[in-house]
Amino acid sequence: MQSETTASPHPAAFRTHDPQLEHIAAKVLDGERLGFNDGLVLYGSPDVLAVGWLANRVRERMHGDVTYFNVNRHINPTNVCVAACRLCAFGRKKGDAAGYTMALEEAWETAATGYTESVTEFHIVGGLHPDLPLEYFLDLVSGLKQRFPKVHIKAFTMVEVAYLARRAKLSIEETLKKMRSAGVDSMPGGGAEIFSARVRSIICDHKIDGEEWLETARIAHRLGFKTNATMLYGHIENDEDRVDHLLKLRALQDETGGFQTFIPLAFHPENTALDHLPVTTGLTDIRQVAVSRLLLDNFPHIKAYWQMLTAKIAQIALRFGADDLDGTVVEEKIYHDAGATTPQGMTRKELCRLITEAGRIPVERDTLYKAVTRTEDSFTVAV
Ligand code: V47
Repeated sequence: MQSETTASPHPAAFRTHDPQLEHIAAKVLDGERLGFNDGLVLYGSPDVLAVGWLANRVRERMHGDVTYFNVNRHINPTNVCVAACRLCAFGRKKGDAAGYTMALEEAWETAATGYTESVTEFHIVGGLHPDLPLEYFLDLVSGLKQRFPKVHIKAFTMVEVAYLARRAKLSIEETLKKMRSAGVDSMPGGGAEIFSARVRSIICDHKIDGEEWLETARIAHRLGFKTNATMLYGHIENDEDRVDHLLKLRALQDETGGFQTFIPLAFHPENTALDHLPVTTGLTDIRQVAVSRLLLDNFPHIKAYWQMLTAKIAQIALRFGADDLDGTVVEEKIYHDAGATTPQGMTRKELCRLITEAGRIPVERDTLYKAVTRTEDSFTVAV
């Protein structure tokens, strides 16, 4: 069966062999919001290309051909973690021979190593260390700000913020204010996993629950922080759990407007307690990007994180709803501990090539999506 929607200003017409998608296509082309059942249809549809066509349409409506990337460096100050999540291959118990914790000097030195082009962002996340106090993390950030005053610091997931607050016996708000004074500029989207209590009790039972994750993000947004959001898929969750997760994020975004980017994260089972599960397939990854774009109508950006998807799938994702590839990264531990075979980092030139060959226009951004202009060894950010 085929359908055509003529109301569209675009020359191309929507075509599908899945009759269930027609009603959804009409809504998408009219700019109408999709509901829970629409989400289930998108996940279940045999016509992945049609789902991707719709997501691409929304993506082009929002961003045209522009595709963002940034020049960033990840820093993971410690892998020692009390949470012992079944989903994770990165965390180590205190006393484990493979555990590490960077001295502050070491973290500051790490920040300066690896990639020669000046980075615009440090992305800092780590384990829930039982002994490191909030002050360690505040000193880490303020030391980085002193040494690299132009670099945006995107640090600490909602899970880390809530944990550090509890240990310091401070409210979330007080903790975030201290982080801001130390130099934290925004927050990454990790730790959201899947909000479903049933799934969380199996994959990450010692983490804050979904409501607490959302409440911590709400407080961060109220204080003026921009943050990202993620969803971990491809383990034991079902389509209802995925739609529920996305719609909870969308509802919070309606309330606060504080989210910038959504990053769907494919589960990597190797070296985790869930290593009997299969890895996700390319079509599952591509569909997840597309459904995210279609349901999260109030999120400005959908990121195809190349480290997690592989550069090849991330490039295809730029035609299925994604408008951002993330960055140069330089050194990645969380996915590589879980079996990722992607390189540790990519150069600016390589990222531009992936984007250009996808028929898109590469734009280097800073963390807040302002365009970056480079000279030989420095950069300026548009105001
Ligand atoms: O919170 C952990 C996930 C996240 C595994 O905000 C795993 O710009 C798959 O959040 N298989 C960290 N995923 C990464 C993250 C992120 C990455 C890039 C950009 C941004 C951003 C955020 O990785 C964790 C967890 O959800 N994770 N272990 C695993 N075995």
